[in-house]
Amino acid sequence: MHISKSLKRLIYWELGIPLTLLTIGIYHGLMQTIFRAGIIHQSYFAHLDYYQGLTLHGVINAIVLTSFFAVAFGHATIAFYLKREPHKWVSWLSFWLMTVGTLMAAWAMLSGKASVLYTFYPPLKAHPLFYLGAALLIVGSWIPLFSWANIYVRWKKENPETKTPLAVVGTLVNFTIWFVCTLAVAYEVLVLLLPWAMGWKATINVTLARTLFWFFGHALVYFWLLPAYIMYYTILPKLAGGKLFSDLAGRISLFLFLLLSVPVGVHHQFSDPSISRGIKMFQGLLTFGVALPSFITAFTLAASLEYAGKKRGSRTLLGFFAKLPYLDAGRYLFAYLIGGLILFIFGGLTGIVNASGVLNAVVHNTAWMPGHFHMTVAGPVFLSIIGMSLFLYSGLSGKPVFLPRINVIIPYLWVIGILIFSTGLSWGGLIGEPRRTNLGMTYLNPKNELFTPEWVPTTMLALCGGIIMTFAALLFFIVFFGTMFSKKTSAGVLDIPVAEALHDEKRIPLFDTFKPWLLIMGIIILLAYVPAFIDANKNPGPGAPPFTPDNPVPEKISKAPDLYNQ
Ligand code: HEM
Ligand SMILES: [Cu+2]
Repeated sequence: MHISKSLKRLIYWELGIPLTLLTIGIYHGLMQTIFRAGIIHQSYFAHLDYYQGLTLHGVINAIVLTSFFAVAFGHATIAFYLKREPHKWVSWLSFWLMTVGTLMAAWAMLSGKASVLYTFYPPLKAHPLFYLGAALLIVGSWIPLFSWANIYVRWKKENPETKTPLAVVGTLVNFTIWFVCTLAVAYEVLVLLLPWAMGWKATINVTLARTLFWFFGHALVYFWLLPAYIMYYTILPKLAGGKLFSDLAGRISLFLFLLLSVPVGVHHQFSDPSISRGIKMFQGLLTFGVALPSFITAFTLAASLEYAGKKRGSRTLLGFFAKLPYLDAGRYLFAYLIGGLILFIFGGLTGIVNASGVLNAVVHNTAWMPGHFHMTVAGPVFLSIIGMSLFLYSGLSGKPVFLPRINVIIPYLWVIGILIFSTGLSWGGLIGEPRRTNLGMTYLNPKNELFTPEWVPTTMLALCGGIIMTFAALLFFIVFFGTMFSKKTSAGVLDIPVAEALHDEKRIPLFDTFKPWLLIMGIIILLAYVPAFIDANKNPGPGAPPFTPDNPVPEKISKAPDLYNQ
């Protein structure tokens, strides 16, 4: 379909800005593996400190890229399926808020005034513009929800008996989760962090800040993941040459995500002493509940791929795997999506380890964690984002993909890279290698008394994987920006592959409405989080003064020593 120039331009910018910044994000990923393998024994390289780089890496890759993409993909999905464009003024307002916010935070990070990692836990303290920038980026990213919801309500009035397209349900579910969870982080930033960073308040309740952060932070991972899920359900079966096995299964799993994405954040705080065991247990159990929609998805997708493989001539039980279009350059999006799915199997399994309270104690804060989440956020999330960005851009601009044969092998290179990289980190984690640590300065420096030779092979493995990933990313940049600078060969249109359903169950009203689900979502969140917030307020611990990462002594201790020495 044809879309307005304004919407096209908006989508170009929302894909182009984060992919340009991603070059910085990837550079720091590689540098981290180099520092950690002990190739560099300093705290910085090229004037950039390890923690400054790690902050840039986490914020750009996991927050900026994912938020911009989710908005661009949401605009495309709503316009494509409901045949109405989002409100122009609202969409551009959202774009400018996100862009200004990103620039503010980028300035703070690049000037070394915000090396607080993407979780910005107090007592680490950043420049106020970092917090303000993050808040603007987040608020900007949910503004389009209101325009989409309006389009949806009008569409529903005109088509009361038609099932809402699955991709639209997914987009609305995702941004509802996002809207709800970001309220907590907005509160954390505006009420706790900013006044403290401005020097108006001397200390901060660390437990409360962390609890508010993870109310947001776990839902954030589903906000990353749901665009990929939408692609898996509504696009992948078509690309494979088949159909979606069950449309209803997709709806059930999306609504389960709506219920369970937020009230599980305390599973990131199993080691926080201020929160009582009962709440940890409850949220731990709910976390296993999230495995349910993931299994529904895994089985539905496997059945869809099996159907496609059989249609393509497979006759044996598992022969369908061999019949899929892995290297079809004309269907490169299949390669990006299937690559992500392969990684997600390992990401999901390691996630079940993390969610189990006792096992979590073994892997907590070790390299196991980045080993796990690069197989989720840098797996299906990242591959579907970059694949779809290229697909949308090339389609909308009418420019053919640059180097199509290379393009189709990029995701497989990335998969090989991550598997090696994550094996190194996970193995290292199991033998105690810490995360968020510049190992090259101490543990991986033979001249240092803390030198730990057991971690030489693990960090070397991570380095090898990191080099392959960086090479794959470099090829992607060449393909994406090469496409951008090539000549237009056809009129650009918005076209998204649509998978038909094999079992297109008749419309069940419960799975075509949001109200009851929103109500249950509210109830579960209250049950899970009211006691957690009460605990966080009851047991705040000693109020924490501001620290910066390069100094173990609180910032203002010389000015007001009595305040902190009680
Ligand atoms: C060349 C590719 C990449 C390499 C070599 C790489 C490497 C690393 C390493 C070694 C760490 C752990 C550092 C530490 O804990 O001390 C890390 C952390 C992280 N990475 Fe990556 N990464 C890459 C790509 C990505 C991508 C594509 C994403 C997301 C889309 C991502 C998201 C993250 C996040 C969220 C963290 C956690 C940061 C923190 O602990 O604050 N990475 N990365
Ligand atoms: Cu989580």
